[in-house]
Amino acid sequence: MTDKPTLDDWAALAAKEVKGRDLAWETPEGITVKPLYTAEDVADIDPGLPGFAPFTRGVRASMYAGRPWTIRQYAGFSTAEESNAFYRRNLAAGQKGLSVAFDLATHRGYDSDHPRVTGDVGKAGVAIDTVEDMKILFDGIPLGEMSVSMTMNGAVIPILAFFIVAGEEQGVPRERLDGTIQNDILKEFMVRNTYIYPPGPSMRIISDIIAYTSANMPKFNSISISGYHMQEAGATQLQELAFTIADGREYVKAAMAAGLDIDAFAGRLSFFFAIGMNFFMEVAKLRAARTLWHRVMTGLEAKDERSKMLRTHCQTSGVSLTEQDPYNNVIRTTIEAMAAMLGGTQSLHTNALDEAIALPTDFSARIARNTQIVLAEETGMTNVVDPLGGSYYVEALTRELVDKAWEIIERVEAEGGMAQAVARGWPKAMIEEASAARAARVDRGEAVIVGVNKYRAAEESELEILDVDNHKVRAGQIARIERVKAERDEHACLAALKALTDGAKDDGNLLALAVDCARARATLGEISLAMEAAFGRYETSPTPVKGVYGGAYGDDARWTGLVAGVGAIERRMGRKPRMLVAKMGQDGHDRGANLVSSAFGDLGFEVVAGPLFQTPEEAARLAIETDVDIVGASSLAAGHKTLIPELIGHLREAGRSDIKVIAGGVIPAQDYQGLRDAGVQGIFGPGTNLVDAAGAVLRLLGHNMPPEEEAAE
Ligand code: MLC
Ligand code: 5AD
Repeated sequence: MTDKPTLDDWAALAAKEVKGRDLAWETPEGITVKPLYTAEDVADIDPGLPGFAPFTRGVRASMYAGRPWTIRQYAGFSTAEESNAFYRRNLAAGQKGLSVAFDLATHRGYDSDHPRVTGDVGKAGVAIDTVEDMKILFDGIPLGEMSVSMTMNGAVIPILAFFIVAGEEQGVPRERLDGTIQNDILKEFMVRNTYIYPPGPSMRIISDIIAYTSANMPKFNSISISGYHMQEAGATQLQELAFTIADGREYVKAAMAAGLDIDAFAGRLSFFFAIGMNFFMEVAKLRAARTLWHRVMTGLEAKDERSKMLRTHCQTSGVSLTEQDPYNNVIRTTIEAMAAMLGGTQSLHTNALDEAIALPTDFSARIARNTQIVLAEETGMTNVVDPLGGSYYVEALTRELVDKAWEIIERVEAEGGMAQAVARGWPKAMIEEASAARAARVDRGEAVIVGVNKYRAAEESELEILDVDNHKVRAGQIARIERVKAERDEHACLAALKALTDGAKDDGNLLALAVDCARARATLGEISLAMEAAFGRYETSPTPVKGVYGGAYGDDARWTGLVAGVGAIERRMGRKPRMLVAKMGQDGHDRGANLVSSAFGDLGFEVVAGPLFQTPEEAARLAIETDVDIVGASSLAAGHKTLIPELIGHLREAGRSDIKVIAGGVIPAQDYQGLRDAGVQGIFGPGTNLVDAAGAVLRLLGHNMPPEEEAAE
């Protein structure tokens, strides 16, 4: 009989098989994943039992064996009528909970008739201006039975007020309203950018909502503390985990500082994570999140175990999906959905296969929904609680994430908490560095994206995509706003708005005061403005990271060729070539813009990183004032067809049609010709290699680049 093989025997055998090649994998989180995990790695780990502290294995004892997660698809587009019809079709086909996506005008507190939002109305979500719209949105959907999540952070006060009044007018008292409001402003300042007011008043809004809902809406989750958008912005899973838990701690501390008892509200705090393609890392992340939250809440002296229980929604990763070879997205989403469920999520959204270019159609939404239904009802995977519990790898990874995240959480704490850290800007900078490093890995082919940088399809398949006519939606919304204003008691409405402004200057509960405004038919824009009168509006400018993208290329021949090309242009013009990276409309998705600014800056361009939320006229003025050679307009929220032609129009009117305009972002191929006809000289869709794009830009600026630098247009 041979002796039982040892770990050393295994190592020797494996080394022989791979001829000594190092099999360790350095993840972007800075974790060294070994090729093998054994009982030795988990000898001192006891993950406990599901339903018991620290809830590593799940918040419920029976988990999906008792009740599967909620299939909760995030959706909204065009008008309240159209979104309502979409919701009803989806519920009839097996969706279990609702999740509302609002358009960006609504997010940023503007009514649909505001001149700054002409390109945004009804585009990336549904337009909601008054309680009348909210009532239509839930027509025929009993708010006392259906749980409704609303992704709203900026205009959170008017939207929640409209929801409460819509319930009231459906005959459902607020005590019975079940659902979740996102209400997470810290990550907006960090990555998502739909803030309205400065950080101080924004934090007060959150405490006021927690105070109101914990007193009056016992079934309603007052916040959805979100890491999702951090991962979308390029954060590593570790950063997402640590900053989200640190955000949670900050909100709890803020509510306690406002005089609330921790156990009166903490049971209704909820979380939200992205689930990307690193399958086991994502499973471990959710397990680590629960463990960490229990630790944080024990530290804050919560007594009730429910206060220490991290319940979460998950969404499969948008950035992991591609415009190219789009059916691969179904595969990716399935894998991600499995990680979410094996990690023990309470609620899940699975992305549609057309994600990279448009909002879902009925066709793509059905496949996305059925991905979850198949997992829940065909695979038998729901019958065992935490089936990956005890896996050497998963348990070891869970612990490593807990330890590494805790270090970051402690650093945040030592520096005065997350609001302070966000104000100083280091979490955002850390995420942008990770994002630039990731982009460089993909562009260099080190991180494989099937169909994009490897195994590219010989022919791209055409997808039918959803297109929203924002001019039509806007005209309809304006008509309804006018009707509501004509029919309301103007005096009562103005009095309610004044009471809100006074309460904002003083210490009135903002949500309670806004509910009165909503009943009096004040619009979302009016309610937002009533608070702005006391708080002001918040503006920031981007600060692109330097050296990370370029640094990854080192002395790579293509890169140095481009740098030399920029040098040649500089000699010819007697100055560096200048590019404005413009963000127009209410689209705050700045990941692409930041990446372009960083990469072109590293190449030697003088980059003007334009502020968020410009009108086309303001962007044109900035281009002329800074005398740029080219404007790169980044559009990720479907405003491109309106905003970019308007920008070109303003440049022409000012006699500066020599300033070239290129466009990048979420732009479907169907729209290319229209943009070219309007004068756009280069279009760079999702998955564009930045080095290819730079080659194209140099050619546009008259530099003779070799042909293999052709842009992947
Ligand atoms: C659950 N229940 C059980 C059980 N499992 N009871 C017995 N046995 C079991 N095994 C009970 C729960 O306790 C609860 O009751 C009820 O069933 C519902 O279950 P839940 O687990 O609470 O699920 P749900 O209601 O779906 O709530 C999930 C949540 C919530 C807590 C995570 O916050 C939520 O729905 N969040 C969704 C957020 C969202 O959709 N965000 C979209 C963002 S999109 P009780 O009585 O205890 O409540 C975005 C994109 C962008 O942000 O940028 O625009
Ligand atoms: N409808 C459906 N899904 C949406 N998403 C964003 N807006 C909508 C909408 N209106 C999804 C996308 C995106 C993520 C933030 O949410 O998957 O990546």
